[in-house]
Amino acid sequence: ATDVLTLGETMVALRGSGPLKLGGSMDVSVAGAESNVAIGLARLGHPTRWAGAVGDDEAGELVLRTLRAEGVDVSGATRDPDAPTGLILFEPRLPEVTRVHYYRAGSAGSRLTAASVEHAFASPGAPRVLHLTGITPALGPSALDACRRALQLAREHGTTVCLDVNFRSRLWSDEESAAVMRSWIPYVDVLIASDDELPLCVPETTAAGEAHALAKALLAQGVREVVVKLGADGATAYTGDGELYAPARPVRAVDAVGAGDAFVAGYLSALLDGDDVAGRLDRAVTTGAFAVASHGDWEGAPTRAELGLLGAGPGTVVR
Ligand code: KDG
Repeated sequence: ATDVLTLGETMVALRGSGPLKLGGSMDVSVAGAESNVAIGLARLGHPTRWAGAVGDDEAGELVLRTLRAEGVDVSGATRDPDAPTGLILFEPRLPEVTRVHYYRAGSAGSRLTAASVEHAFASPGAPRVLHLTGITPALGPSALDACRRALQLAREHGTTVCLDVNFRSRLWSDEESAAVMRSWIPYVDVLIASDDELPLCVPETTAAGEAHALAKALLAQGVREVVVKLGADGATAYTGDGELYAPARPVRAVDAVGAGDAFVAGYLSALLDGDDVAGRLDRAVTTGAFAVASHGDWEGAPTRAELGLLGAGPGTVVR
């Protein structure tokens, strides 16, 4: 049986080494917040399914081939003959600043349908966890519909719903995002957000409060766990039992892109293993640190056997 079903857009990713307008060479890979989570979970040994749409093109083949190679089930993915696979360019502009350029308007991923989600949900059986992000509903009306259908199916099947707010200002406004996030909260069991994204999830009248007040408001609405990502400062989980803070694991940061997704993969992995909140946060900050210490969106995600590598001192050689 599948542990986790996730859906969203995965694009071809081109990564340069300096200002884009100067040209030069780029690395070719794939990127998508939800498939980053799927790969992170698959590396940790969890049966994981990704349901997204790619174009009927070579870029789409790269997406599917990469996910398949990582052990992610793509049997629920679809090929759209009438739209191309999306593209994302990463431009490392300063050591601390990476710019992202999207070429995804009208892409196959943005045209994901509710019907394909129904298919992915049902075969070969309902997943234990559904993971969505706030990126997919920003892509267009069809993708929004697909997410809504997934939430309904999760409710019908008793599937745990995890939502990572992942606000993308290049795709929509705060107001548009808040309208969707607020309407989804009644379906959400595990909410993951950075502290500045929490106001998008609570009713407007409460949106001005501190993180713990906003988290409490969300728990009162039925969310089981509110996990607030604080980047280099770690993370705090709020549950009915109180709040628990975990500092980030110290690493040499080389590329923060994908860290949030890696954090989610670690959190869900420990949740599926039956670990308590402390154990979930511990695995989340560990997998998040692997992502920060590695280039690429998902390439550095650890296997289970590699989880212990992180504490090793400088110059460690594993022989
Ligand atoms: O979290 C990293 C992803 O956000 C990025 O690689 C691509 O999914 C992506 C997006 O839409 O920004």
